[in-house]
Amino acid sequence: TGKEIIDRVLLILQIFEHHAGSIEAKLQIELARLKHQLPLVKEAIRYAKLGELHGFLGAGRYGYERYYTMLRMKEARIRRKLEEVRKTRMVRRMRRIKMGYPHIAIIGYTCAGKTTLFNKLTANSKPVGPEPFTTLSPKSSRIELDGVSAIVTDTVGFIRDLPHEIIEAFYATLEEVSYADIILHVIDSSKPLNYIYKNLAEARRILSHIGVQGKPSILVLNKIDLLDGYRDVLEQVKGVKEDNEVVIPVSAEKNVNIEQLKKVLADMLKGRSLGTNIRT
Ligand SMILES: Nc1nc2c(ncn2[C@@H]2O[C@H](COP(=O)(O)OP(=O)(O)OP(=O)(O)O)[C@@H](O)[C@H]2O)c(=O)[nH]1
Ligand SMILES: [Mg+2]
Repeated sequence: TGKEIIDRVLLILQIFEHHAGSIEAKLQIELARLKHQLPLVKEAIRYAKLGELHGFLGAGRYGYERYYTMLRMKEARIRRKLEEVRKTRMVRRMRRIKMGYPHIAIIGYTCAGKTTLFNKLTANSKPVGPEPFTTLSPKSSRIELDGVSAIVTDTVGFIRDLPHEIIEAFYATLEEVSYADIILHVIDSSKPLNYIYKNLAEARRILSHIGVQGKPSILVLNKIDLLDGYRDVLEQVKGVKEDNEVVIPVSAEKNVNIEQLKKVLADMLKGRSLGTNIRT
């Protein structure tokens, strides 16, 4: 019912807000909350108008209309601010590209272990937690792998069936994935196979929506410490991987196979740098 959907939107926005790191993320959340409010106020105006026709509730109409106008103005203000923030981020990104560092984006479903892996790769301390949406805004750090420098970005977790008001805010936070050179796709290998397949398919849909296809990717089968053996999952996922993907089983938390992952990354980066002249 409508009521449940409303509650879910506000709930997710609240979780977003709790973890929002960047100005842009905060603005996006505010915008999403406004977008969620506007139709409700419009509905109130409609009812107030009806009330006036029938000779009651009429006094509420102008109050609601003023409120509606105020919300629209606030919306315009947030959109302007967002534009400004995006411009400065664009400048920062251009600087990064000019510095010539390749970009690695860590993506995947919420709670797959993206931030844990990011911490292992960057040796930075970042908030990790068992609750979903620990990360909202993209966070980047420079790393060096076998003498090659790269920028690693930790991204917001994917979630299925996001309410539509929130989708724009969600895609906006994934912007940095679209210009990544290499994608680290973290998968929770302790989940049932059909869940892994479904998430993989959904992740590919999200990626293609933001214009990401065929990029060199590593499917990081994380949390293998929770499995009796990972051979089965590994073979299954290898069976559905695409040509641009390699599969590597790891445990980010227990530090299993992280060195091998780094080595594969370093080789990819070196392979990529050989072909750099082709890139414009
Ligand atoms: N057993 C085990 N647990 C792990 C591993 N990696 C991460 N975790 C746990 O999984 C939970 C989620 O980890 P995060 O790194 O916060 O996951 P995330 O993908 O960044 O999640 P969001 O930021 O919410 O999208 C935490 O409780 C971690 O301690 C692992 O290799 N093995
Ligand atoms: Mg995280």
